[in-house]
Amino acid sequence: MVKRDASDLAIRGGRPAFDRRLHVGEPNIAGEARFLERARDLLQRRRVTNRGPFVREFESRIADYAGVRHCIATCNATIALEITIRAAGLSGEVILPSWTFVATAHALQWQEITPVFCDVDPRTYTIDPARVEALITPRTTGILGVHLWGRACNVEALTEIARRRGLTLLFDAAHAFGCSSGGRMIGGFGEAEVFSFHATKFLNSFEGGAVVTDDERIAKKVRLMKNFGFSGRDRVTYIGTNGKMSEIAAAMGLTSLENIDEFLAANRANWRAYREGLDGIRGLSLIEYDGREHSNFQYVALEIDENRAGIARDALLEVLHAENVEARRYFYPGAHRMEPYRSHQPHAGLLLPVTERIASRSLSLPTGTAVSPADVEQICQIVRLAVAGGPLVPAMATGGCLS
Ligand code: T4K
Repeated sequence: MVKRDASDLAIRGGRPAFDRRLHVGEPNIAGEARFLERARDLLQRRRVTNRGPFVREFESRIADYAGVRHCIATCNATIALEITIRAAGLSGEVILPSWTFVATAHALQWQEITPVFCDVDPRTYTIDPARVEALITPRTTGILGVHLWGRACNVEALTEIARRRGLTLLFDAAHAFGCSSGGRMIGGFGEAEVFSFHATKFLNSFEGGAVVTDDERIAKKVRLMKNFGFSGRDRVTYIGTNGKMSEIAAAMGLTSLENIDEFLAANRANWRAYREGLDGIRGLSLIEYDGREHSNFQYVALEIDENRAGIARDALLEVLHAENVEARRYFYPGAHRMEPYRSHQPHAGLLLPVTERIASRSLSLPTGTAVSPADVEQICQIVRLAVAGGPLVPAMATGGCLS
């Protein structure tokens, strides 16, 4: 097979396919008038933070949506993870996948807990339960599963291992608001789960997160810890931090929640358009979503087998960038290859062959309400031509449209 690189394919002299840059993670925004009305309300009542009415309403709506008893809104998911890990009493070592955003590992390391990286299942890219047990040592106190890209990890198997080995089970559900596992909504699994409502997420509150749990004890601790440990006006019961969500963030979160069906429809339509547009291209495999589960279709992840596609992931990335498609290499190179983990555990990669392979092959493509199925069709044509080594230049030079 002839190897090609981006220099053969990138557009020279012609206009890029898109006049504007298409990003992975452009926020889903809707209900502008309603948001501005809420913004006016909060200014008028001069209640801008510290569990005001919007935050309380947001917590109650999120708890309902996820089918859990407790929801504690936070300023972001990273702080929410840190607080939850502390509230659940984790220490020593905690097992998690390396194939995640580095915040998952940082939330442990920040509290001087050693993240022990586990390889992922090659089919789902989520933590491989079959490999978890070999990593358990006398210092292990918990497992931190990650629901990746709008798909749940293997909750059932992890729950069984945690129960049998007496470990605490938490989930990073940053990508999984609105998703289910075994027909049950993400939120109530393990001791607690954490959502992200960052701007780039399916449902956004600008910055934001939430701890959701059915465990009264954890909920109580998290609530105190995210407010400096205050349990009364002049009474502090735990070491705490400032993890509070602001009223303006909750106003955005509530508005986003009212428009969630629109976000879901856009993501689903885009994913279907990708599936159709990339169908049959050799060496590419697109993330699949299980039709029996709820999903937010939040990430469109692609795996590129260079030997079959004839183009390497990074070369394809360059082609897409040249066409104004800001695809991303989430989560290259894997948390274990980032500092401080890379220095602390220089040989971790030896136990992570699947993660290492995916890290060199995975690409995330733009979706969300800022991207239309027609945009997707055009992105797919770029990919198709790049893989086939087709004549990109003339098409671009005649007005930026591939068809
Ligand atoms: N666990 C997991 C599994 C996570 O993925 C994350 C976060 C967390 C935990 C922690 O959650 P938070 O503490 O953030 O709540 C972005 C996000 O900042 C991060 O929230 C997210 N995961 C991660 C996957 O993506 P970057 O460094 O890639 O962000 P950045 O600034 O490059 O933005 C991504 C793209 O989004 C840009 O190309 C442009 C677009 N964008 C972004 C923002 C903020 C916009 O169009 N508008 C915007 O306002 O991390």
